[in-house]
Amino acid sequence: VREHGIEPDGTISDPSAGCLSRRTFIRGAGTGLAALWGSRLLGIGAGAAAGGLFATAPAGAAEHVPFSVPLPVPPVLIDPDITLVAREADVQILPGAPTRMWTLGGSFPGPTIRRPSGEATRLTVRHELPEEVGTLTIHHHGSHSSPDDDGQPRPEVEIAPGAERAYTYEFMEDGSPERAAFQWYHDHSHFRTGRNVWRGLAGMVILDDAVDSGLPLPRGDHDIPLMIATRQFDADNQLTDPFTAPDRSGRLPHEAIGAGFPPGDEVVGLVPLVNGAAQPFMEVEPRRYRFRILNAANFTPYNLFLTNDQDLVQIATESGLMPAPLARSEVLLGPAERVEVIVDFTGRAGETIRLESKSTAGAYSPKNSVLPATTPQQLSLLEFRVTKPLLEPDTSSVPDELRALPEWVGEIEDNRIDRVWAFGMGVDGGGRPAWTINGQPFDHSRVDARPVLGTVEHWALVNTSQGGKSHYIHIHDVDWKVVSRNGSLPPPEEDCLKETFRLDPGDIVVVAAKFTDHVGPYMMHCHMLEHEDHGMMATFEVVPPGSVTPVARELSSGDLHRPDLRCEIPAARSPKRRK
Ligand SMILES: [Cu+2]
Repeated sequence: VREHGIEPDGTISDPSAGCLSRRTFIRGAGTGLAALWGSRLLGIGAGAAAGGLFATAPAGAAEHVPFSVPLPVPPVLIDPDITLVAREADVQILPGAPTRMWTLGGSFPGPTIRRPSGEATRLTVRHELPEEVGTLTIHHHGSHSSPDDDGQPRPEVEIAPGAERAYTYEFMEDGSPERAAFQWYHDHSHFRTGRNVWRGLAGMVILDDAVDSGLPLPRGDHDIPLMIATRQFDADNQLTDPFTAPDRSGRLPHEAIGAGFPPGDEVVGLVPLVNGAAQPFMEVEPRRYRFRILNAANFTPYNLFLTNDQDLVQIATESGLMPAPLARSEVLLGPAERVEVIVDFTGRAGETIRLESKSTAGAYSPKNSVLPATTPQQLSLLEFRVTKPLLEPDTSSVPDELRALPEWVGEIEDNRIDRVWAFGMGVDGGGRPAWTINGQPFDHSRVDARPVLGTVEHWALVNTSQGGKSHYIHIHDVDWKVVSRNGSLPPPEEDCLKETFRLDPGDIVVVAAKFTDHVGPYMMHCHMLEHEDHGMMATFEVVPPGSVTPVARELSSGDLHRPDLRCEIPAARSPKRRK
């Protein structure tokens, strides 16, 4: 699988060949542009081979000793009325000089917000970052919020420098408290999400409810959130700025900030951080722990496993508890995806066990990291040391049944597809390459679909970006049940509620949701942040029943053979039953 769009001869290939005419502007870009991108982009594969920044490790990374700093755990805010100030702060990330970051609350990650579901919570964000940062909008990722409280990239809800905005989260869904889940918050400014999250505007959220708390799962000090976020630093331990590469005519690509043109626009830092620390250690007791793991990297998927071959017992996705626990030897986690896992250290006193990422198709390749890799195929993220005494007997357990799916899942029809969304490449209004959904880059003034409040819809998500580009598609507003993956029933880790979906090249993933509570606009987008910033985002508007709405610009499965999409995608078919 070719990870990058730059060929060994310096020309830039088009992974979406067929969706875009490479001859018109891709071919002939020449080695000069490739070299420029190589020095600007922190890419895997060919980008790394181009040298530049990759040759030099940051000062802190050079002094870095693996597993020498304890795992930081962000402070937890539990009040119903929370204020986070967006401001610059010096954060100790690597040994030596601190890193100047844009933070929410002065730390990276920002404080963890932990609230009971069903209880209204107000988050006020005050923008005290420098004027040149521009407006902000803070998305509560995973919350079933009203459009105006969702933190969307719409001009009317943005926070100007010096101003503040209060977001209210009711944490209610279809008449009941929202299902408990591990969520997060991050900036969502259009064209600038990648840069703003890279600079530090992100934190975690834990939403509790009676069902989750009623289970005998590990809690308290044995319930730990882990944010994996990849970054790159210069020789002074400062974050690199791969977001301002000009195009070959010297202009900044697109309207504002980007790492380059699609398809070679991804930003892949070489230093993976866990809760803001590079390769930290954590002392644990010989008992069960619950780890809530978020991939907050701009672009990089991780393929997680434990070095003692112990399974990670998954109990939850982005959308909270699964129907039943699932023992997994590896967990592939893409940008914005979350898993919650139980790790049992019982009987392992004195052992050292590491959480690592191993290479797999589409996942992080540790050979490019500036951190020492365990093997050429594996990179340690976090070391567990079972050195703490057991403070009290471990009464936790993992029940065979965790949480039933919601009732509306019974309305899902295996053979039904209401809308088709094709994730591919095209051009923007200026004729420049852009990531597209159904052939069009994002335009906040355009509504691409109008589902009706109270109905269940079935959406087919199709990756038409041929040539090795995966996407991780996040849909705002509600939780989705995966109906099928490439015509088969979803694998067990997807046979549940989710809100971010891996789409490998050619994949057709059918998902279904019920639209409840809120009418108005919501976004759907790739959560590889450079893809989102460079067009791969659409707006759907939930409308009240009986609304007379204009005909939305939607595709049917027949449209997948349209000349302007030029992609050979088989028509979706009803899933085959697994044995
Ligand atoms: Cu993408």
